[in-house]
Amino acid sequence: MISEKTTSINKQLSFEEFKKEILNDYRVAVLSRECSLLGRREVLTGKAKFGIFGDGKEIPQLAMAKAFKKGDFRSGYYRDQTFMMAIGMLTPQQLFAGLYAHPNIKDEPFSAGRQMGAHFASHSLDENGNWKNLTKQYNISADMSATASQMPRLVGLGQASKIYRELDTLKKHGEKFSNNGNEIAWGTIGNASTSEGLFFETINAAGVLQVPMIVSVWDDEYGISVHAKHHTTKESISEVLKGFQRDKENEGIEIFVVNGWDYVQLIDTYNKAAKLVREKHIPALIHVTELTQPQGHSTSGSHERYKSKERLQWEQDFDCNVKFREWILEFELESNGETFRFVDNEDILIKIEKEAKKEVSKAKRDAWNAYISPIKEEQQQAILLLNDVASSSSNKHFIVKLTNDLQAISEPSRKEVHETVRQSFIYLTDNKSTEKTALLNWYSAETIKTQQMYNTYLYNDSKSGVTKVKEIKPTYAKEKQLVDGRIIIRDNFEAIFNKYPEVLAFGEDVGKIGDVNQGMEGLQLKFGEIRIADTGIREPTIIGQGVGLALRGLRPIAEIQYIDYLVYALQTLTDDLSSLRYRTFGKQKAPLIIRTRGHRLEGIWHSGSPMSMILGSLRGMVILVPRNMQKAAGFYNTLLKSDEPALVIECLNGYRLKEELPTNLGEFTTSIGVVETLKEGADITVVSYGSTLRIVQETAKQLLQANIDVEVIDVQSLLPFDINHDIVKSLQKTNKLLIVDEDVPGGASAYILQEILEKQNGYQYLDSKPTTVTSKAHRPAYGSDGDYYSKPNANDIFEVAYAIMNESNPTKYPTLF
Ligand SMILES: Cc1ncc(C[n+]2csc(CCOP(=O)(O)OP(=O)(O)O)c2C)c(N)n1
Ligand SMILES: [Mg+2]
Repeated sequence: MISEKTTSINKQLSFEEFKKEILNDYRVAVLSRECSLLGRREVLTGKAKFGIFGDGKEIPQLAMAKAFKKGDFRSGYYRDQTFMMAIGMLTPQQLFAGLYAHPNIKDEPFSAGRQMGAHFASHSLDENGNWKNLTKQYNISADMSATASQMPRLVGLGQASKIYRELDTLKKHGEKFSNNGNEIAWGTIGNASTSEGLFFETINAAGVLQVPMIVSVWDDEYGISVHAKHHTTKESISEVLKGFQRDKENEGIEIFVVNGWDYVQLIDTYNKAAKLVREKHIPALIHVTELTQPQGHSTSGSHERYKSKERLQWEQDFDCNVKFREWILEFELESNGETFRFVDNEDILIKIEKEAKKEVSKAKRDAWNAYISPIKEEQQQAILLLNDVASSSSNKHFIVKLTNDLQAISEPSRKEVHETVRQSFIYLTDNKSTEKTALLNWYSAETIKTQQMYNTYLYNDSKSGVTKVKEIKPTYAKEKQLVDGRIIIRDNFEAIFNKYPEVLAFGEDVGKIGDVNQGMEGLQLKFGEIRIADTGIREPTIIGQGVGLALRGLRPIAEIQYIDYLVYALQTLTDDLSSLRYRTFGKQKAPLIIRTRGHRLEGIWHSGSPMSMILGSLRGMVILVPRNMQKAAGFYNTLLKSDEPALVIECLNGYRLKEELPTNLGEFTTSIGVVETLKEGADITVVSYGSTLRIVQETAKQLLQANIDVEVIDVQSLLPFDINHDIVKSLQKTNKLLIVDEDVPGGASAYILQEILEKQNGYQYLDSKPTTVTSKAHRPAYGSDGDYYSKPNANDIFEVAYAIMNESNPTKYPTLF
């Protein structure tokens, strides 16, 4: 079994070094396999909740690891444990720590137990939240479970190399992020997941942009129980993608096909692909076929239920580890009359296998002990405190029973300890003892601890957080200069592009014409086609592109042309971008700014304000709703001084409205999380945002004529919301609340109500029912009449505000109708 490829690998290495490498690869492969086997048992015995492993995919991952260099990024899925072990970023103990969901970042370095096992991430940020030097480390963008969700950001991860290579102005900024753009973005995906639209969209975008990325498809012919014939046309993704294949005339994608059990071919293929992609900046796909699932898909079921006997037998015969072992045993190389072998017989391999078993078994034990010991300590502390408090309690018997039950659990969960303590408080309501105080104090400290374990890092809460950016007010020329709102946006962007070389903008129609409303008019000519770029119509990968670029230290502004199209990208936004900081325990960030426009749009597909969809799914992002372009420009300036992902929704009908042009463009900031009172008034507090505010302001004038003096408050920032609790201060004065919102009933208005009534305790000051004026529940009908009867209008607002006043003082405000 000697091939040319083997000798080509061998060329660089002496045979002894080669042999060492082969045997080490075998060691990693069996170590990883042992982890999968033992890991599954841990789930079946109940120590872990769910397990998904990389068995059957070991050998191609060894090959990928050899071609993966420092500075490169991987964006993959839950099968890549062998790859992670091969690059030295995963120990068996860490894999088990993930399985047990160990909530300590030191033990479980990928997510501190927040993600399921085998979901990996590297640390891009240091302890203070600052960028590390990413060129000096292997980079793993945080895995996700949703199939193909790792694909969109690959576009940006790859494109960043291109940008760093091509833009001289980024040399200084790029020092921590790129070595002349030599980095490859590596994707991994299962065969079945290639059926997702996200996959095809990513492949097409990568082909168009010609970004250095290599996607490996681990093809085991199945997606859980469903065979390839139900997933993929012709049952082969490489066949399907042939139209993307690059050739002499056209750029495209380089496609490789290789059997997943063929170590030699795999190494050759990965080396070839990496050289091509790294040097030439082209995308490639490696279709790795004939892989297996020795234990089936996950711990949730057995594959005997859906695979034929023949298939199961084939999987045993073609198990990549088995084939690798056979190859090692059979290998012979004749050179100068000498015969070289890796091994003379099985003994060395058996030794490696035995050692792997031992090592994994110990790693499992160590991981479990590290996980369970602190909880057992807490259990003992709780028992001591409960025993103490029981003796002073009239409900002693109940507490003793609780304590005994807790004591009887030999390997408790933290939840069981805390449940017991919390239940004991039910029996201690009349207890004033010092023992109870001791128990309470202990529990408060525990709450702080668990809060840090499970509820931190949704946002950047440090002093570099977005709400900490100092306000800089706009300044104006002596002679008032009124311009269309879009000019403020445009000129402010120009100042931004001058100020920050790492900022770039892209989206549909953003490049040549400078967006459909010309907020970037002429900027492509000034700053070039890389920094101000048109994209295809592909919202998920526009966002993915932004995520990937932001992960690599750039400051992208990705445009979604109209807010209604955000729904196309929602999966990437909600699963990836908004959860990124949280799910990596603050070790990664993607400060992507998304620019879009909406509100008061027309018709069913352009209703313009799906705010509850956004608020419900994008916690972890900043959501801004500026009422005019000066406010919007100020928000961009603020966002660039911090590092939070954000969505800025500009008012579509505001671009042509006249506003005063500030002189300190690119400098002035709009504070985030702070409301603005647009009109003071004593009778009713009206809270709104965006375009609807203009209607509210008009109506306020009419209401004044009817002797109703409303206070108008612009929310401006939905996430975070009114951090200074200014709205409740207004309620203290008016005692009445009306929320005007063009989202559906119970949409954003319900969110605003919860903030004011519950979080700010606004209910205390109300002397009439808090009321909302919203759109109808259906999408708005088309046309001006459709809008009038579907969305909140001035008459609605007037009548509702009047009715509130009528109810409180019918003499002063007699019934309208
Ligand atoms: C969007 C989405 N749909 C369904 C699932 C449930 N699911 C998890 S893995 C999987 C099969 C994936 O198969 P494949 O891509 O071939 O990867 P493999 O597990 O075989 O390596 C499915 C359907 C999911 N995680 N995400
Ligand atoms: Mg599969």
